[in-house]
Amino acid sequence: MKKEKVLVTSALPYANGRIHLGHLSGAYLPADIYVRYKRLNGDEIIYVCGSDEHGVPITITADKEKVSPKIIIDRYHNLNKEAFEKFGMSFDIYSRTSLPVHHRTAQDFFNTYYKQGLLVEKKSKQFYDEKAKMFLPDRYVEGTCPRCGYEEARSDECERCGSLYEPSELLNPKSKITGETPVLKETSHWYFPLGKFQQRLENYVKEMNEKYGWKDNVLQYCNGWFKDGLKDRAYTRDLDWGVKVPLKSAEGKVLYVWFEAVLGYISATKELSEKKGDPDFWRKYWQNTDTKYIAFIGKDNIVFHTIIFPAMLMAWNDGNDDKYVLPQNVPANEFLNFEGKKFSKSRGWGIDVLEFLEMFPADPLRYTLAANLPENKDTDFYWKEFQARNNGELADILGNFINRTFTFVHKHFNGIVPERKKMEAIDEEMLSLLEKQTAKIASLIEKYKIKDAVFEMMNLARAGNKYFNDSVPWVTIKKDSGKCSTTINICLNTIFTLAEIFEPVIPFSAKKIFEMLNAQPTVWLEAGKENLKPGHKLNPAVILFNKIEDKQIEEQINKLGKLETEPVKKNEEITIDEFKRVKLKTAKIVFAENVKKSDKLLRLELDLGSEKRQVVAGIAKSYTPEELIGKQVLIVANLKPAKLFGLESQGMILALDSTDDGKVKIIEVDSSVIPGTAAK
Ligand code: B3M
Ligand code: ZN
Repeated sequence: MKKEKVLVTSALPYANGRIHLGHLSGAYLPADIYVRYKRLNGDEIIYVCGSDEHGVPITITADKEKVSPKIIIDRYHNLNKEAFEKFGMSFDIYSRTSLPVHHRTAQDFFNTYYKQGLLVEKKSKQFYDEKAKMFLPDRYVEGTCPRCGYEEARSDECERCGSLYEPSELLNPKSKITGETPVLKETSHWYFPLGKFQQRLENYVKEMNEKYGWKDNVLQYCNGWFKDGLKDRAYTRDLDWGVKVPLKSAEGKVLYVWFEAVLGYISATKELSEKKGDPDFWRKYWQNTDTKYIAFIGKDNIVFHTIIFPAMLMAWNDGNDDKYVLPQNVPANEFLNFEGKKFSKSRGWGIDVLEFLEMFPADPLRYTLAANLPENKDTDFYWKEFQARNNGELADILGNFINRTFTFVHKHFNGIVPERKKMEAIDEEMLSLLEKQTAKIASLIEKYKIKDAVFEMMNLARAGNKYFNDSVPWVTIKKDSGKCSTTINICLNTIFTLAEIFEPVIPFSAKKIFEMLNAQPTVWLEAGKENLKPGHKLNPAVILFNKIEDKQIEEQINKLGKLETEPVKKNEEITIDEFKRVKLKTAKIVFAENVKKSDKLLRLELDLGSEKRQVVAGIAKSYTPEELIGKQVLIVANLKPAKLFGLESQGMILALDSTDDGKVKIIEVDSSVIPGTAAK
């Protein structure tokens, strides 16, 4: 089969909050499965993503916390990057749109259009908050949608019906900053003439669909837009956070976030090129007519990827020799809900990725989400389903098949792959199934039918168990050793096939299985062949999937809808005398080291002036020992000593609760204070 050159992107998440399971199911997990499969298939592929760090969602979060947007984006970029890593996302790069390379790229596009005379400068009336003395773009204003009457519509876009309109059309507008009714004030902006591209865009969507089969939901969306007629879209905003408009006359204006965020895919690839030491590497994908570009997104981003971004690329291509490829397919997913409702941070409904992965491993989550992707309609994550998929499918079907085969081969064949001595119909059937399933799953993934592909993967594991049962190796080992060794050879090769075809979905476990097999993955379509030859030595088995107890699931269900920070209840108040019993003192850290076998604890020696103390503190994830030596801290000095990892801890260091990055901050006391001073 001809190898393809593939460029894959997933929507760039806003760096203003933690990603949750809904995000994973929309634009990330399906893309990662597709990419991992393509890599195993031997295609040339890069997978690009990063944080979207401009736009009003970020400045609103920053305003709320009274910090600069930079603090917000740094925090969430790092958290989301970590979450993706722990979830096993295999991006070639996870970039960010605050980088200079992105600002340059976005300004370059603007300049090109400007020089082409494409952009239209128009005066228009925008909402202005007289109290806050600023223009209120996009989400800074809320009101009633002029099309469908939705009451929480944004100034120029309705989340419910998907319409875009001019801010002046919004009914009952309110400023999100002051709550006042904003006035309409004249300002001037550059507009991108989307209407000019309508015919070409319609042809493009039609052609791509005919050649590559677009999803119905995506087509319907596009056709709705075309029917309404595409209108000019403002390319700039009155804001100071974002990519500056590269014109002298445009002081105080930035590019509208969507007109630069989509270019983030290109700048991310440029960053990857720099990292590879091959500055033009990105052109081999973006500016190559052979490239198959697939953009994975959630349904709320369709218009930007099937209309606005392609129009931008067409406009660039009109005036330049170095031409970009347009998305060949945009397999947008619907939404994942959580236990029957929308994810909502403010209502404590749902769970974010890092929180989840602190309690459960990534693979069962990947498998559960993949088996239930919202490909054609919204779906739900249910805790009970997660448990059932883990216990009843991963552990009882896949894990069990691997485990019983390994137990058998180590017990009866010394951990060495036996020969196929005697092939019967049942064996031939199993072998042909291996090849058939491998090809079937490949073709489903090629069509972005990931959910169906996952179903077929588990079916092969089911077939493995059935083959094992029907072949009764525990009987044939005594009566017909030729048949027995054939069975076990085929079971082991089935495990190889399973490890390979499951790799895109459960990569951490697949890696363990390959280690057990003492083998490396092969090219996808060879995965159904005899990859483990007689005489090959296997490694001991390891546990692949632990069962999840009812108790663990109930605990999670009980947490739902409850916010973490509950107000102090009346009976939890304490009296001043009770508080006075707590003795707080300053102490200087004179020595610090990691506690062996613990990644959380540090052993500290403290100087309290008249005495020395040893304290074991759970701050190893926030500080290195070296950073602490010499610092003065506050401790609870009359805490009953406790033993941790065999070490006595004589007190407790006070630290500020974890900020969003999961780290704590010790309360430092000025070094001029004498160690041992009491705090009141
Ligand atoms: N940041 C919207 C979102 O997170 C936006 C996607 C950008 S893709 C270029 O839903
Ligand atoms: Zn509406």
